[in-house]
Amino acid sequence: MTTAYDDNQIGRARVRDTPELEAYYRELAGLDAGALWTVANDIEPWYPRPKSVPTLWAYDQLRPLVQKALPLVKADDAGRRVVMLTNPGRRDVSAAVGLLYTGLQIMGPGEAMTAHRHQASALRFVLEGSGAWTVVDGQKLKVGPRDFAITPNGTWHEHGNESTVAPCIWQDGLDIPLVNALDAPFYEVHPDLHQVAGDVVNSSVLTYGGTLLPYGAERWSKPYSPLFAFPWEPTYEALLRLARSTEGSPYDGVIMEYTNPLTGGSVMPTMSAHIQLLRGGQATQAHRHTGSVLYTVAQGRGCSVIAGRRFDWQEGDIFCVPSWAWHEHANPDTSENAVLFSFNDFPVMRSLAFWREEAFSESDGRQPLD
Ligand code: GTQ
Repeated sequence: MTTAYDDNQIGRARVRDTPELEAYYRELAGLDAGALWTVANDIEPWYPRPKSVPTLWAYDQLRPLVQKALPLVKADDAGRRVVMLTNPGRRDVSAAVGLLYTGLQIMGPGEAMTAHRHQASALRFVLEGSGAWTVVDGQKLKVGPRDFAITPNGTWHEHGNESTVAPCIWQDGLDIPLVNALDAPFYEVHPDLHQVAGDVVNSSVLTYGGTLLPYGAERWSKPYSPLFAFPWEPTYEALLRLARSTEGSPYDGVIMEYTNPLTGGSVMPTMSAHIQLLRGGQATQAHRHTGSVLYTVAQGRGCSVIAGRRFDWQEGDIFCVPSWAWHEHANPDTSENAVLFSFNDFPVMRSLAFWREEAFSESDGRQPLD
């Protein structure tokens, strides 16, 4: 009798090696060819089997090492002074999970970096410091703790910190591994090294950051959001308002997507981001879906069970959920909300028709813990 996912059945490759076959494989290899049935079950698994493993990067451990980089390398020599997060299951590419890159970038007081642009899309979530700024295609954005900002693919960008006293640390999220996997990277240094920024700070927030759209907004024809920054206060306010009107999702709590205000779709073609609130005492049900997710704890503390492993988290911690991994979150502290920022590659999954989602069945019981 065969069971589900058993490779020893008709319809799966089940050829056993013989000396004759092994000789044949060597002949094929000599011509840069191979027999599909020797790899078929590996390259067409029954379901996603990511190499990335669930991982948590604790901010209180990483922060001193990020700070250590400040005097060690000049930002202009490093390009960007970033400690990137790597996944223990995937050392082959600079990815924290799946085909998503993330890192912690530190900028000292008064620092300013040169402008560049690339095919990869980038996003920022600010962890600390009040002086950070970035110029995106000539628009100056100022960002503070928990603000979210985007640098869509192909936009010129340069960053800095105008504080006179404190460094700033923000999290970068990029689709670099995806762009590289598709052999589509491009990179340019700005010919003048710096852009000429307009006088109005946060002009995209002033223009598109409300509930109304400016007349003629439909003329924006770029494949990404014209709103480049999402300040924390209105974001958290929106989350609290939603929490007053709904129970939220059984899997994600009260969750909202940062969107392109013109389309209601994701802010960039390859990456989307969410903010979610777990009420005090809330524990979500487990589900899984295709697509990889990187979470950052914006506020509070709690824990998540991911593919059967428990991760306790607190503010500033970053953790990942690989594709198709069961996951559930809990905020056991009954007196405080917990808020998770996250970004993902769902737009890629959706546009390629790869999106699948599944609820953990009650009859399966709870996810086993390690
Ligand atoms: O800010 O442009 O962490 O290009 C990695 C690559 C940041 C950036 C990173 C980048 C950037």
